[in-house]
Formats: sequence, structure tokens, C-alpha cells
Amino acid sequence: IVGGSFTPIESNPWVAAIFSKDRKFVCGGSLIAPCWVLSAAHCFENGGGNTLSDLSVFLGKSAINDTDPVKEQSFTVEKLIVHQKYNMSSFDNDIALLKIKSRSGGCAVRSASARTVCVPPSRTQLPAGVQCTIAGYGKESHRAWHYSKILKQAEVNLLSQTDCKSELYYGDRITKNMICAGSPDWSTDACSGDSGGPLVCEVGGRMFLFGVVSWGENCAMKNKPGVYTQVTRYNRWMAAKTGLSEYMVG
Ligand code: 4AZ
Repeated sequence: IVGGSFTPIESNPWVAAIFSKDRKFVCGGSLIAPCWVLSAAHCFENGGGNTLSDLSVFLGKSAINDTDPVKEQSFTVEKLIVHQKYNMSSFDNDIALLKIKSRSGGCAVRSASARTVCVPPSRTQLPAGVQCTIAGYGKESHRAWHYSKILKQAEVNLLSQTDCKSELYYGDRITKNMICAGSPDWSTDACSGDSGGPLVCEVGGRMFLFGVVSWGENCAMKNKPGVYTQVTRYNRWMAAKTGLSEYMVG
């Protein structure tokens, strides 16, 4: 995250940290049900060599390299479901589901540092200008060598599809499955390492997961907002793949 501030996991308790073998950080994610984490498809492209048995998922982590056994919950990945229409050149349908399982065979246990986030009802769209929150362990600047050691969060405003599809921004690279968000002075953005993590927006006093960090040109660059997978276009897909009712996934 470029800009924004360091934040304890208790402020974003749905944030998941996904690692591959040798404790290498892969991507962020969001806990949408006790056994299910939503993330980005591009995190699991082969080449990164992230096969199922190499992956582990942590909840309740404020610092990427520190273990707090009281707050933290760790899981293996029982199923990795990458969207069947994910396009690795356009990043269309950049969404994936991970079914998690703890050492004792269970799923996430709700606590102050780990809880699910609501998924909004299908096709819900918020108006441009609404302020939402992104969170992640990604780089603090495009030029940084390392990811942030501590979880960060930042506020960004939703942009209209018309603005984001303008030639000045991204033109036709924006599909109907993407939404854009940025800060008015372009100082705040998601960055490398934040992929798969949440864009949450408050509606009626509750936090809803509207986006998954997907791509963007550079980080916090003028006229190049962050691009997010539009979660509300995938309610049926999430219900079908998880077996949860559509009510549970929005
Ligand atoms: C990345 O490389 C990445 N500024 C994610 C988000 C953005 C840029 C890059 C958005 O994972």
C-alpha cells in the first residue's frame, strides 16, 4: 500500500496472508466464509510455481514475519479454484477461491483478529466517489525492494467506469468485471504484494467486499488508478464453487 497507515489486523480482520513454500509471501486474500478465502487468479499462475500443497494461509497476522500464536490461525489449502475464464493477458476474471483447512481439520474460528467480511448482493454497484478501504502487506512505493513488514490500510475513492475507460486512464483495458479506485491526488494506491487483498466499502454500517486488488500501471501514478476485480459479478460463481447459498455469498 502506498500512502495510508499501518494498521492492526483487528481493524481488517478478514485479511488473509497467503504464502508458498519456504515462507515466501504470495498474495493477500479475504475471508468470506469460515472455510473460504477469496483472492486473485493471477497470484496462482504457474511460473510462480504455487501448487496446492505448497500454499499456506494465515489469518490474524499484523506483521508479515512475526508469529503471534495467540492471534494467528494457520491453514493448508484443500482446494484452489481459479476462475475458468481468467485471462492472464487482460486480467479479466482475476478471481480465485481457496478452501482452507487447519491442522486439526477445521476452518477459521471467529476472534477479534479473524472474522469474515460480507459479500454484497449480486450486481450491487456503488456510485462513483464513494470512499472505500484497501489493505495489504504490499510495497510502500513502486520503487521499494521489499514488501511492507506490517499490514497497511488506505482510503481510496471509487471511480466511474466512464472515467476509468477514458483514454487518459486505461481505455478499453477495463472490462465490465473490473472497477477502479484511486485517491484524488493520486498519492494512495495498492501496489505489488497487495494483489488478492480486499477493497471494502461501508454500506449501512457494515463492511462489504466490493473488490479484489488486481492490477494497475505502476503504483500511485497520476491518471493510473488501481484496478480491482468487481466481486458483485461473481456471486453465482462463488456460490457454485463453494456450495454456499447465494445468500451467504451476498
Ligand atoms: C501488483 O503488481 C500490483 N497500483 C497490484 C496493484 C497495483 C499495481 C501492481 C495497483 O501486484
